[in-house]
Amino acid sequence: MIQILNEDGEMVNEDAMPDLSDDDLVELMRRMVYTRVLDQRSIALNRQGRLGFYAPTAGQEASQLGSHFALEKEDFLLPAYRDVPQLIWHGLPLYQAFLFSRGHFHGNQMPEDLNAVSPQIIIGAQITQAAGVALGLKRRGKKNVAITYTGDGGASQGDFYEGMNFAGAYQAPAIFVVQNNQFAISVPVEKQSAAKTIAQKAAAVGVPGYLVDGMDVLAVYQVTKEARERAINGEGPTLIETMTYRYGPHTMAGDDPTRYRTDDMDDEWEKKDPLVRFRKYLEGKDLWSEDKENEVIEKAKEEIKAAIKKADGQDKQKVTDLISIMHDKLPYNLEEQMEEYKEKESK
Ligand SMILES: Cc1ncc(C[n+]2csc(CCOP(=O)(O)OP(=O)(O)O)c2C)c(N)n1
Ligand SMILES: [Mg+2]
Repeated sequence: MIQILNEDGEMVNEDAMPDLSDDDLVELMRRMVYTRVLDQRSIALNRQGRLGFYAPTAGQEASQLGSHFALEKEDFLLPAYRDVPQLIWHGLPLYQAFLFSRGHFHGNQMPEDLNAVSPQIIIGAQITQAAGVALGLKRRGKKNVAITYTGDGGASQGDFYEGMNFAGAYQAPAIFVVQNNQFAISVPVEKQSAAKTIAQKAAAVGVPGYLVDGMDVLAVYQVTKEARERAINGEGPTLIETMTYRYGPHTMAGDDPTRYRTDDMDDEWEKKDPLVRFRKYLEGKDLWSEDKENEVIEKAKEEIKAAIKKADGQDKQKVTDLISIMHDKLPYNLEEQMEEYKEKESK
């Protein structure tokens, strides 16, 4: 398993240290702190009934943001439902992420300049889509990659093998990130496969596979950066398995993690926390402080507050919206329904 910073924030692999400036290192920490606050606020907003679907992210920040930091703006992102942070850092306005949570169609309308699709709920479907997008990028001669995220559960799906196999066969510039947070809802990874690691599954399709410490933001960044280099140099896709953990429940819909995880397991993983370890490392280099962190936390809270207000201010979605956003030209039956609903909505 590739690691650069150990649990105590000590450098254990100087040779693999990424070429990042001090500003980059600080930006990585800022994003992780911001995302932790966003997670806490999203959980609270969900409990207040102000958000709908929400899949907690705490614990997975290094895995999500370290990999995303290795990308360029033009790279194409295909996230799963837990990967809202990557979408936001790729350019989705926060208020739209909140609308996505509420099931409002505008949450799924990616801005013109954002190369991304909205979070996939069907486990594994984004993997075959990523292979196709990557092949498209290659055919168009773009020096960009398609990156997709799934969980350990996604790696047990047929789509996972099909997508990777296709991308391998066409040497498409794809990066498949499997965030192994040890569980698919309540099913532990050991019960999902007899394979020792998920990374090794890449060998079957002739693609390089890397097992990375997903709580180590530098290691995740570096492995993704190298995968991106290979991809744009025509050397094909990469599978990256990040070993991580979600501290919260699967989603806010009501599962109880104490039914399938022990306190000991939670404690063991919390000791590996990505923020704690990176903070120690940065403090040792005089790049981070408590004041700096508090500043980031306050700013995040303010921005989240403004974004939820903006989401609240959007028009409620109407049936006519759902019809009109789906079609450029309406078929006759929907034309009729459109008229019917326009009439109803005008009252
Ligand atoms: C095709 C399909 N089967 C089943 C489900 C129900 N389901 C939702 S989340 C989930 C577990 C996924 O676990 P994993 O891929 O490890 O991702 P994680 O939630 O841990 O990030 C399942 C089975 C689904 N959404 N889609
Ligand atoms: Mg999982």
